[in-house]
Amino acid sequence: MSLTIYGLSASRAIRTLWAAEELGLDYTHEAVDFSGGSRTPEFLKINPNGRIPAIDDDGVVIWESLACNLYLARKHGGGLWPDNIADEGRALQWSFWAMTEAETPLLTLLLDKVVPEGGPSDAEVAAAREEVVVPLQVLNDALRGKEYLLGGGFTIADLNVASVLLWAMIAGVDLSAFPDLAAWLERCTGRPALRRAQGK
Ligand SMILES: N[C@@H](CCC(=O)N[C@@H](CS)C(=O)NCC(=O)O)C(=O)O
Repeated sequence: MSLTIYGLSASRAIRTLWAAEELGLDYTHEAVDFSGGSRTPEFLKINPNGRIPAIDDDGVVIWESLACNLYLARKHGGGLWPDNIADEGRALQWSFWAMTEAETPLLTLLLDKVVPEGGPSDAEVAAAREEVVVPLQVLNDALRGKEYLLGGGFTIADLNVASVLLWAMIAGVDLSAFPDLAAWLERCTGRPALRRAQGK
């Protein structure tokens, strides 16, 4: 049995490294980078999109960070995978939501913070600030009166959404208008498994 996770931790691969650490998996980490490493002929055989992360689990190759996470959580269960079909549906919903509704404006705000020159324009940043309010409000409302998204303990739904929302923290987005979200994000990102993944 062997699992390889491709992608350095300072990339979207942090999402999958976090999932693997939560699940307590044994894995090999190939720290493929995003400035050339993901476009080598060798890596393109793993992910023809030329992007990290990707995983190879005994020959089962999966790419797309949150799909890798859903696969690993579904396979290894533990507390991360929901214990009923309704919550499985909700975990899929929140994962797709994070990618389609929240990720794009958060990426613009992240790049504005971490790319000193040649990052997004002022107009793009202003648009992203406006655009991000709706998903932040939706998430905050969903978390009102709850510790975690599915109502029980921490699951893959929380991990997937929080791993995208991490960018709001790094970008220094003011979350004071979204107190339930902010408290949940602190809870999720305070987990030791994320610390271990960040050290990879
Ligand atoms: N939707 C994909 C996006 C992956 C992605 O864009 N990864 C970046 C690093 S964070 C990358 O590999 N960029 C290299 C490139 O595009 O050449 C996922 O979530 O896995």
